Amino acid sequence: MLRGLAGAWAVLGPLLWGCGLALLQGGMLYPRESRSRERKELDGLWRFRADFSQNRRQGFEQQWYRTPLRESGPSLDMPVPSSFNDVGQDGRLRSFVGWVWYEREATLPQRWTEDLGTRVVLRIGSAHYYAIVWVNGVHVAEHEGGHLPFEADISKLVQSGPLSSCRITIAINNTLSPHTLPPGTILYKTDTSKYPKGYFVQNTNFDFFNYAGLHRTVLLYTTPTTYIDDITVTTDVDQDTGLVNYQIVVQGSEHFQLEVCLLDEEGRVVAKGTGGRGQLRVPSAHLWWPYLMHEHPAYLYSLEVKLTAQTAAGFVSDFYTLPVGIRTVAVTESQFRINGKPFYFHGVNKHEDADIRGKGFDWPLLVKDFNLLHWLGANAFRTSHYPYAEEVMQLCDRYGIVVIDESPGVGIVLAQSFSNVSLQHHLEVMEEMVRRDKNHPAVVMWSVANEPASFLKPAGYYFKTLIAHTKALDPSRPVTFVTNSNYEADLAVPYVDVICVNSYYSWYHDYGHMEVIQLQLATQFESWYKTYQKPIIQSEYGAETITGFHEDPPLMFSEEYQKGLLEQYHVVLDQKRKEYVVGELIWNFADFMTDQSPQRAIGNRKGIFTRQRQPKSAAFLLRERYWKLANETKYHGSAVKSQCVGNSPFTF
Ligand code: BDP
Repeated sequence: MLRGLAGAWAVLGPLLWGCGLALLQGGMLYPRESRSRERKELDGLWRFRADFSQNRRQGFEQQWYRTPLRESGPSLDMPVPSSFNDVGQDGRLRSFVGWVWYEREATLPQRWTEDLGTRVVLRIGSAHYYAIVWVNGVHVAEHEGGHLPFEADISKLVQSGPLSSCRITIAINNTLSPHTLPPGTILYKTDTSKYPKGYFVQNTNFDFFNYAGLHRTVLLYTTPTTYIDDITVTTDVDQDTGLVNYQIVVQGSEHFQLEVCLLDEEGRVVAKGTGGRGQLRVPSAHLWWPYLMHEHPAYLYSLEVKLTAQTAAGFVSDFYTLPVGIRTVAVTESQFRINGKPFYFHGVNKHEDADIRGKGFDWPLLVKDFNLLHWLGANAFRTSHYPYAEEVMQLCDRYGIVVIDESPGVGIVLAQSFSNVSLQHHLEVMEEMVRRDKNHPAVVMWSVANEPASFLKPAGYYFKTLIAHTKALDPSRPVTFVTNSNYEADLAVPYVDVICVNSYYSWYHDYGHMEVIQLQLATQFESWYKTYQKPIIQSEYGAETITGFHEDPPLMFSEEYQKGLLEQYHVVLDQKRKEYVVGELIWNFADFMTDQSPQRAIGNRKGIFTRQRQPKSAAFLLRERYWKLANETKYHGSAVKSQCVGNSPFTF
C-alpha cells in the first residue's frame, strides 16, 4: 500500500467497492524487456547498516539518506536479494527488530538521463516489511507490506542535470503491529530485575521466521513517457473457440492507438485487435492445462501489445508482451473444474525459505523446487502464507502447476486485527496481489487468509467484506481462506467458494494416537459438507519429523510416524475424494525456519524434504500416491506420460 491512501479509503472505499472498482492507482506489470523497454538489475552487494540505537531512529535523526551510508558509521556488505538475518555471525542482527538501511549506487546509461522521452522507474520486488526509499537523498517512495512489489518514477530526478550515477537508499523496518499483515506485537518487558532498560520482544501468531530485508530483485527499467501501464486478460471457451478478453490502460497521453496481436507457441498470429479493450477469438484454441491433465499442458499464447502515441516530440511506440493461457475455472457443489473437467489438487504447501538467504529469491533453489514438485507428481501448491516471487508464478504458468495464491493474512487472531484499520489494509493488500497476479493462468483461486480466529464475532463482517471485495476485483476466480476453526463456530466460511481446512489429528490433538485419525477426519469432512455443500480441500496436515530419526513401532518425530500419519489421512481422503473432497496439500514441502520455541527443533520439521531439499521417507510415500492419482485421472483417454519411475524434468 502506498501511504496516504488509507485516509482516502475511509471516504471512497465503500463507494469503490460497491462499483467493483479498485482503489490503487496504476498497474504493476512485470518489468519485461521489449523494443521500447530496458531493464537494469541492481542485485549484488549493497551497503547495509542496522540502526541499533535505543529508539531505532538514529538513522532518521542523522539523515543517513543524505550522504553515502559509509559516512554514517560502520556499515556491512549485504547481498541482495537475501534476508539479512542469517548471513552474518552477529546474533543481534539475526533477531534484530527495527530499521535497517540499505544503499547502493547505480550507474545509468547516458540515454536514460538525457532523453526526456524516457521514463525511468525504480522497482522493488519485496522489502519486508515497511520501506522508505530515497534517490540521491530525495524521498521517492514508501510502501507497507513485505511480499508485493512497488515502484517509483524517478525520471525527473535522474534527468535534472548532468549525472552518471544515482544513490539509492532504502530504509526497512520489520516491526509488525496488530494492523500489519501478518500482524504482530511488540512487548516491552519492564521488570528491571529481569530485563535491561528498554528491553522488548516481537511476538507473532504465525509459525515462520520473520525474515527481513530486500528479498527480491531491485531493478530499474524504462518505458517511453507514454506507456502501457496495465493489461488485464480474462479468458473463456466457447465450444473449441478460445476467448481472450483484454483491457489495456495507457498513461502519459490521451492521443494514442493500440494494436494487439495474439501469437501461438510457433509464433503464428492467431488473432488481432485494436483499442483499449476487446475480445479476441481463437478458433481451435489450445487450452492451458495443468501438466498432469494433458499431453501438451501449460500452453501459452503471447499477447503482443503495441502502443503508438503522438507526443510533442513526435510519434512514440511502446511494446509489451504478456503470456496468456486460455482456460476456465469453475466450482460446483462438489467439484473444482478446470476447462470443464474435475480437478483434484494433489500437492504441497511451501514457504520461501532456505539456509543462509532466508527468504531471498534464488534461481537454483527455485529450479530445484520445481524439479522436486515434478519428481513428486505434485500438480498444485498454495503460496502459504504470502504471495511468492513473480518468477515463481511465471514458472507455474510455464510448467502447468496450479496455484492457490494466498495473501499475507496469517495470524489474524487478536481482536484489534479485525478492526477497520486492519480491514482497510487487508483490502489494499488484496488489490496489490490481484493487480500483480491476475494474468497468471496458473492461479486458480485466491486465499485471503490462513487460520484467522474466524470464530470471533467481528470475523463475519471482516471476511464478508474482504471476500466480496476480492471477487469484485476479480470475478473470474473463486475465493477462499484457510480455516482451522470448528465448523459450527466459523463465521467466515459462509462466504468462500471452496472450504479449505487444516487439521493435525494425532499431532496437536491426541498426539501419538494415529488410530483416531480416520474417525476424526471423516467426521471433519462430513460436518463441513453437511453444513455447506461446498467442495473441500484438506489444505494442511502433517507431522514434525527429524530426518534420520527411526522408530518402529512409530513414535512421534520419527520418519515412520510421519509416514504412518499420512497413510491414515490417505485412507479417508480416498473415500471422500469420490464425493466432494477436491484436494490435499501436505504441510509442508520442506522444513523451514521459525521463531525459537520449546516446540521447534531449529525450525518446523514437518517437511517431507529437509530444508536442504533431501527426501524423508514420507516423500517416497507421497510420490507413489501422487503419480497414482495422476494416472487414475486419464483425461482425453491418454495416461499421463511421465511415470513414477522417471525423473524427467518439465519439458517444453
Ligand atoms: C498450521 C499453520 C502453519 C504451521 C503449522 C504447524 O497454518 O503455518 O506451520 O500449523 O504447526 O496451523 O506446523
